[in-house]
Amino acid sequence: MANNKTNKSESKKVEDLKASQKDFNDTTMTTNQGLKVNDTNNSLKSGERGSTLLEDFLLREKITSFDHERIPERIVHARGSAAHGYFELYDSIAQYTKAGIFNDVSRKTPVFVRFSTVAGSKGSPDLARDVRGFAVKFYTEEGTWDLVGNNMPIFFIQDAMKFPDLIHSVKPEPNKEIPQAASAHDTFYDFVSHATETLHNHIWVMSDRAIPRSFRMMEGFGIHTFRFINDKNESHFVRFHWKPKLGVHSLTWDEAVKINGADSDFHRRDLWDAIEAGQFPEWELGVQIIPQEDEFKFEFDLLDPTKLIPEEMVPVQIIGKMTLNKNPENFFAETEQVAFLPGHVVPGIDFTNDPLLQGRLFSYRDTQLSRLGGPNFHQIPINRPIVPTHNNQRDGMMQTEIPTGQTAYFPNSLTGGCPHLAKMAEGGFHSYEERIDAKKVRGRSESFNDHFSQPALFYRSLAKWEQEHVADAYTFELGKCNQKHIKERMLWLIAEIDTDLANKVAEGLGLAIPETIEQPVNQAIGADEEVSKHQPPKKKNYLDAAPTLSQANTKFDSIATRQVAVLVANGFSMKNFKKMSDALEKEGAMVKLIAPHGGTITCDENMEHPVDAAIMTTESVLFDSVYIPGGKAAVDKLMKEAKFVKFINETLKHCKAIAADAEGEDLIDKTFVKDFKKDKAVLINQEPSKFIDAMKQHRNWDRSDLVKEIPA
Ligand code: HDE
Repeated sequence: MANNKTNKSESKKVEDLKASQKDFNDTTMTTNQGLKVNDTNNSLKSGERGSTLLEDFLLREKITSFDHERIPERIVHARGSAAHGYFELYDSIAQYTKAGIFNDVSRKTPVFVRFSTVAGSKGSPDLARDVRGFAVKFYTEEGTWDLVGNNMPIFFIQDAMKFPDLIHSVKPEPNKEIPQAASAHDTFYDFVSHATETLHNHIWVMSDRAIPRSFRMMEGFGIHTFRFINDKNESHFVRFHWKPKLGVHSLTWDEAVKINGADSDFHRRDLWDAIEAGQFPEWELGVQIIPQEDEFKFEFDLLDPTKLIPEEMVPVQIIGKMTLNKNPENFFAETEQVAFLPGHVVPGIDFTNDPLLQGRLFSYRDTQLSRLGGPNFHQIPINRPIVPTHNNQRDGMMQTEIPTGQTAYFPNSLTGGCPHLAKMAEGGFHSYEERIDAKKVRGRSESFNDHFSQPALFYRSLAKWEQEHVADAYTFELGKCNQKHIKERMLWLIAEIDTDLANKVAEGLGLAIPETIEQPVNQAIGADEEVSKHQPPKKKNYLDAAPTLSQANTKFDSIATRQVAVLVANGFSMKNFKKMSDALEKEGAMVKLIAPHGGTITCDENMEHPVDAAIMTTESVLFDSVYIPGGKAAVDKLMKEAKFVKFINETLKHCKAIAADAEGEDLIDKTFVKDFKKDKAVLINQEPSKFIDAMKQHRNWDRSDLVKEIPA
C-alpha cells in the first residue's frame, strides 16, 4: 500500500496495456489495403480553408468503416458480458451419454460464456429486475455444443408461438418507447395476467433471483428437458444445472435502483475485475437424469418448460466444473459477435419435443442472418469450432475462406466422394429414433395445463425475508402500472398462488382483491376452443416445500472477491488497518480505501497510500461491507463529512456487515449503527475473524425489520 508499491504496480499496468496491444506494437498505420498512412488528422481540401475533395479516399475509407460499426443488437438479451474459460469432467457418465465431453476426464474443453439481461437494450443498466441469460459455448472435439440457458430453471411460456407476444409486452411500449429495461408497466402485466402459464417464471422474477449480486453468484439452467444418448442408443432425459462455487446471492431492490445510477456496468465490471484479479469464477455442472421409462411418472409434464423438477424429487448429480479465466480481448469481435444456437449439439446430446425448444431450434439460426449478415457467421473467429470443418456449402455474404477443388456436391466421384460421411460408430450424428404416431394438431397438451402449483411451491419454499422481497417486488411493479383492471386481475391471480402474498400486495396497492375477474383466465388458446376447458385447474400440492429453491440454503463459506470499503482520512491507524486488510485479503476479499479526496492518503505511520475512490465518486451500494480502522485524526475528519455518515447508514440499511476499531466508534455513534451494537454483523473493536464470519453470511436479514424506519 505504500507509495513505492503504487508506482511499481502502475508501471506494470502500462506494460500490460502495451502487451495487450500486441497486434499493433511497433507497427505503422496503414489503410485496409496496406497503404502507409501519412496523416489521419486532416481531410484533403481545396486550400486550407476550402471545401473537402471527393478524391479523399483516406477520409472515405475511415468514415465508411465508422458508419457501419454497429450491427443490429440482439432482439432479446442485447445487454451482455462474456468470458473465456474451460470445462473439466469429474467422472465419466458414459452410462447415460456418449458425448466425449462427458466421457473423457482428461479433457479440458474450452468454453466461451455470455451472461445477459433479457429486456433492455445494449446500453441499459445491469441491475434491471430481469431474468439473466447464461449461455455456454463448449468447443468440443466432436464439434461445438451450445447450452443456451438462463439463471432461472423455468421459462415464461410453453410454446414458441407465444415468444413474440411475451417480448413485445415486456419491451418498451411501442407508442412512446418507455420504459427501458423494466417489466413494471401495463403491457407486460396485461399479457402476464392473461397468459397464466407465465406466472411461475414471473414469481421467480419477483424474487431476489432477478437482481443477482454478481453473475458469478447465479445458478444457470438449461431449462428444457434434453436427451442423453449412450453408445447403446438408449435415451435418458436430462436437465442441466450450473451451481456457482460462491453460492447464490442477491442484492436488495433499493440497492439495485441505486447501483443503476452509481455504476450501470456493475455486473460487467464485477466479472471483468474478478478475472483480471485472478479470482476465476467457477460453476459446477449438475444433471438431473430421468430414465426414459419414467417419462410419465411426474405430476407435471417433463416437456413443459414452465415446470422445474424439484431437486428433492430428482437429485442433481454434480459431474464437472467450469472455470472462467480470461476476459475477451475485443468486446465486439467476441461478446457481440458470438452466436449461440440451441441447435448446436454433439453426438450423445439430443432434443425432446418441448415445444419451446423446438421453436428455438429455428429462431437462433434465423436471427444470426440479420445480426451477422449471412450464412457464414460460423467463420467468425469466436464462432469457429476447434475441429476442422468440411462440407459442400459455398459462397454467400462474408465468405472468408477460399474453398479449393472442382466439386461442391455430394455424392461425387471426381474428388473420391469427399468429404465422405461418418458412420455412427465413427461419431456421425444420428437423431434419436423417437416413435411418432399422431394426428397433426395445432394445440397444447392438457398435461401442460397447471399454472399455479409450482409458483405456489416456489413461494412456500422461500425464507420469510425472501417472501417479503417478493411481496415488495409485486407491489412495486404493479404500483407502476396505470390500469386498475390489470392490477386487479393480477391480484386475483396472485391470490390463487398464495392468499397472504396477495393480501400484502393488495394493501400496498390500496386495492381489494376482486372476487372474480371478468375475462377468461387463460387466453393462450385457439379461437375455436372452449374457454372452460382451459381454465387452469386448482393447484396441486405434491411437495410441501423444496428447500433447494431458497437462497437461505445456499453456500455461505467464502468472502472471496467481496468488496470491503475502508473509510479513511489522513492519520488513519496503520496497525489496525494492516491487521484487518491482511486477514481479509488472505480470504480473497478486495479491500478498497475510500477517502475524502482522491490521490493518496497518509496513515499515522506517515506512509502514503493510494486512494481507490474519493467519497464523491462512489456509493455504499457498490460494496459488500464497511470497515473503519480508526486513528483519531482520521475519524474526526470523517465525522464532518455527511457522505461518510450516509455511507454507513446505508450499509446498515442493506443489512451488510460493519466493522470499526475502538477509535472508529465515534463515527459509528454519529450514525444509526449506534442502536445496533448488539447486531451479529456489527463488530466494534473485534477480531477480523468475526468480521469475516459476518461477511460470509452475505447479509444479516434478521436486521431487515428493524432498519425499515431508517432513512438512507
Ligand atoms: Fe432465447 N433468443 N428465445 N431463450 N436466448 C435469443 O438469439 C428465442 C429462450 C436465451 O448471449 C436470440 O442470438 C425464442 C429460452 C439466451 O447471445 C433469439 C424463444 C431460453 C440468449 C432468441 C426463446 C433463452 C437468447 C436473440 C422461445 C433459456 C442470449 C439473439 C421459443 C433456456 C444468447 C440471439 C447470447 C437469445 C429467441 C426462449 C435463452 C431471438 C424464439 C427458453 C441466454 O434468437
